[in-house]
Amino acid sequence: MRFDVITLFPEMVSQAALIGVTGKAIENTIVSLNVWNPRDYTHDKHKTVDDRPFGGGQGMVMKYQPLHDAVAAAKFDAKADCKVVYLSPQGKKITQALLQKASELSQLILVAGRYEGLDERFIQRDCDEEWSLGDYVISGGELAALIVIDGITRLLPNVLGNEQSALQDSHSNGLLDYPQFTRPEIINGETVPDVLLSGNHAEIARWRMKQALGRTWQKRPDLLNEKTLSAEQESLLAQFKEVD
Ligand code: 9D3
Repeated sequence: MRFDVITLFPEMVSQAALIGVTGKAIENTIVSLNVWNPRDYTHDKHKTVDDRPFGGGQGMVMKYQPLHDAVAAAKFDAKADCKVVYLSPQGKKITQALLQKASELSQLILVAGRYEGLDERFIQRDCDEEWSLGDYVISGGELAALIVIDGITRLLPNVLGNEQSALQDSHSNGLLDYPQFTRPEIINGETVPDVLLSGNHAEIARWRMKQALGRTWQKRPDLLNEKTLSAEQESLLAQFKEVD
């Protein structure tokens, strides 16, 4: 899969993407990442990418032409059919389902904004979708682009060592993760649940499902409303509510 990011801070995106799972995927050519700086598509002496908002008010707005030409360059370079997504506080909230669907694309162009936003005509004419991280404010789209790239990359075939890992993720099954423990067996008198030391794999799987259901019920009951539980899951959740 090919990612292209339109950004005034290209090294912020390209450098961060070299770390961890995304870095490995780039190394193994499962993913390619190209960055495009609108500043490189300006024609004036001062390389102007922003200007004052018509109507007045706080801050600056990113100009249409440098953004348009940067996206055009990314599209021309790839020559593939692709989707252009503007990362913005006005966008549709990113979910695991949205990332899953996007992971089937062969190219995704991500537009990271700065300042107060982009000229509305660029959003209308040049972008296909608008995505948001959620209802809080950050100062630009670069971290959002990295989140999207990371979230999609780990869904691609042959990226995670354990092929099952992405499937086992919390949020792909609609539940929170079960608790995890590693050595030592006792920390300040706190032990590890006996069942995890039992070697009984069926019993361990049942305990983990019960914990995942119970924690989701305690911490994120909204997630359970979206989900239909099997008879076994209903029974495990009932046990959790009784005891834990
Ligand atoms: C909503 C705040 N705006 C009102 C004056 C100003 C403003 C602040 C920060 C406009 C744009 C930004 C930059 N934000 C992003 O680029 C961004 C973002 C976000 O702030 N919240 C959630 N998701 C995203 S994705 C990109």
